[in-house]
Amino acid sequence: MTGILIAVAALASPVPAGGNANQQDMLWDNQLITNGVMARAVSPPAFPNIRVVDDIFVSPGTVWHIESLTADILEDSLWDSGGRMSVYVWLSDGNRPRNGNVNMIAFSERVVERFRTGNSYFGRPDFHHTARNLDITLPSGQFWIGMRHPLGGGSGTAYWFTTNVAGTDGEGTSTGFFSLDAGGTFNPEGSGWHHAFEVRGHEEPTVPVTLIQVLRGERVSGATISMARSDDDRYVISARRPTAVGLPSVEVIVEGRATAGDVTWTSFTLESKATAGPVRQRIELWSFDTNNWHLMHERMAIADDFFSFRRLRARQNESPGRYVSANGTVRARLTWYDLGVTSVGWTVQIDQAGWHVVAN
Ligand SMILES: [Ca+2]
Ligand SMILES: [Ca+2]
Ligand SMILES: [Ca+2]
Repeated sequence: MTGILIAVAALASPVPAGGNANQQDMLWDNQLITNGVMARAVSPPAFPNIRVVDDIFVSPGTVWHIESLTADILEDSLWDSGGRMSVYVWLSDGNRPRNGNVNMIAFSERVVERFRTGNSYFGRPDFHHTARNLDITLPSGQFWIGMRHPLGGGSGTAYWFTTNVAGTDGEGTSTGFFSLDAGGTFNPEGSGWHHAFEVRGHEEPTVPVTLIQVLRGERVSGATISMARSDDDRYVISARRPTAVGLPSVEVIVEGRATAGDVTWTSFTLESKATAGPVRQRIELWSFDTNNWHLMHERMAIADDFFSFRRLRARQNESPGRYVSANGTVRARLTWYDLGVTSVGWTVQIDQAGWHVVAN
């Protein structure tokens, strides 16, 4: 028993779309108004390990800054929300969420705002649950977003309703997936399981790579346009044995041109893989203040595309402006270090790279 609520008919009148005094732009409309027919359990105490996700697409050439998610939720009568709602985002793997908790690339937990729609289904009250100030940033591509109440108490659970048409954005996309082991393995929910939710925030243009210099390694295929979007068209570099211990096997410098000004934040995204391991991947940004490289992000590369992301904000005293020159130039150094690869002829493959600069 997976805690699925299924009914044969929806008798309720349309739900008023209230409770959303929100100044953000609509980023993804998956239809918040439920049909009242199917809903899946999402929360403790009855279902602590379930995870439910539906897909969203961030357009090429843009970055989303997600501020809020609202979902249509049915509450068991003795269930207690615990006051909190978490929103999580999983990587995609060929039109399905990629199995494994390590593939949850964004997470945010906030106060849950519960707005009663006035409807009830299955003898239970229907709500819109919203979490605000999520502060989740996503580069272009397909992702899987979900929600739960991590501190849910009392007894029973909350259920995330579905909708008939999946809204203006969800229509034609995949149906939802669910996991019973906290994201270890996802299963398709099946026909009609489009969840009732909307995502709000801001969409910003990215700054594409316009110049590539391969300093170590050798370009095999691809061009600057290959790095512009998450489309599996990749810039491929074959590794070369370094001439000295401690030097990278692949070193690439990329540049772009942002809007100059008083920079309030900047971020850099890399979607890449290395075909062999162990290989350590490093991202550095050039500081035009101090004229040297600053380490932004470091991780072990894997054989599947993975997003590496770092952002810097003025309001957190991270000096984002020092990484943008007076004329708007931005520069990053990407390096891959062989930590004992036994196979020969391994490559680094970059599907997407770019900046996101916000300036006043
Ligand atoms: Ca969908
Ligand atoms: Ca990809
Ligand atoms: Ca690409």
